[in-house]
Amino acid sequence: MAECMQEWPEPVVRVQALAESGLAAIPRCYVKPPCDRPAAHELVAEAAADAGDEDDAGGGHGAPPGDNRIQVVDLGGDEGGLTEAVAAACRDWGFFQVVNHGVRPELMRAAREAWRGFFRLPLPAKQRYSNSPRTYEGYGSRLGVEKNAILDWGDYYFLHLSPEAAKSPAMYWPDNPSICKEVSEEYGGEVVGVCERVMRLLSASLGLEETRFQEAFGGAECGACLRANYYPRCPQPDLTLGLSAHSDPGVLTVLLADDHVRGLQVRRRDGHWVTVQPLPDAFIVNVGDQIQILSNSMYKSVEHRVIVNAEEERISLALFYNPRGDIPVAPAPELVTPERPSLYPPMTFDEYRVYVRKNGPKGKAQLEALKGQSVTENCQ
Ligand SMILES: O=C(O)CCC(=O)C(=O)O
Repeated sequence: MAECMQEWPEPVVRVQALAESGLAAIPRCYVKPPCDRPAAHELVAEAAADAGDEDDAGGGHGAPPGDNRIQVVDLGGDEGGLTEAVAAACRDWGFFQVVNHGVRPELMRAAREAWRGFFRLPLPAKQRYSNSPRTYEGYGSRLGVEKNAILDWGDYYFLHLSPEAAKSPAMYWPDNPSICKEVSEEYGGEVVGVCERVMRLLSASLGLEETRFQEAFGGAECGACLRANYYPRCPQPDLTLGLSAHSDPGVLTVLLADDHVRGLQVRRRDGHWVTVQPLPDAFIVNVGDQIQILSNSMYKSVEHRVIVNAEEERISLALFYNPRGDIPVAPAPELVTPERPSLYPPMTFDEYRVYVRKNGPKGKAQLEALKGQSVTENCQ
């Protein structure tokens, strides 16, 4: 990995520590340019939702009229209908919620609460696990190593779960709460099963063999990483974001959102941001950049971001399902035609991830920059 990735460019400040210091105004390095700030009506609607006023705050509230809710896919449904449901959700939004996914609600809650327990520890107990931009594993407070970057209002914990060979070594796992490792491993294994199921449906929906996508991404060697995101209360939520707009670099992301505080926003096709209302015990699934590449843009990864609020902290668990790092991923030849030529050069996920790790969340800039370029050009 590039030299510039050895250390963070500035001393790391924990957002949680800032929030708990009781400051009334956020430091300048968290203030987003006006075009990136949440619109006032989004924050008003959030407050209504958190106060339980669902009429004011239904999914997609605040956005101008149009399709306001991401689809719900019932994985317990019949296979034929399911393939079409997933295809429609990917065509329309690139984001959907899944219910009847087979992961026990108690396991989901246990995983979320274990990580909430970690973030509630005193600062020194967490600092032992401070991460570096070399691998990102551990406790972090920024994404990207750009000097003087405008930062996000959130802390996180990042780990590799699988395959076994890539799993984060013991030193990166917090020993308090003691359940963190065991519950994350069990949770990760179950959620990977959901990813494999969705992959079969996605493949079939494009007229390919069910196993085609999975094989292209490395079969049983696909990777899974977990990021526990923690967004502390923020005294000026109108000026910042918990996580800047980005698309996910990998194959699929399965998000377990907070059970009572909303914050995830998805960019609708007309450019408006729509706040997602998570269903109880559902996962929120989104297509990542690697699906866009392999499907030759039949399915597109979608920008999303997180808004914060002044009243409550929020936690989410994102499981990133990624290709094996050293396999070149390119549009599937079956999806390339004279009318639809190949849009992307082959690139391994290890190469692709360097950009993301260097630059942090940057909308869809990485994928757009790839179009029509050679790999060598892009990695320089
Ligand atoms: O916290 C959320 O709702 C979304 C998190 C997310 O987008 C991510 O971790 O990439």
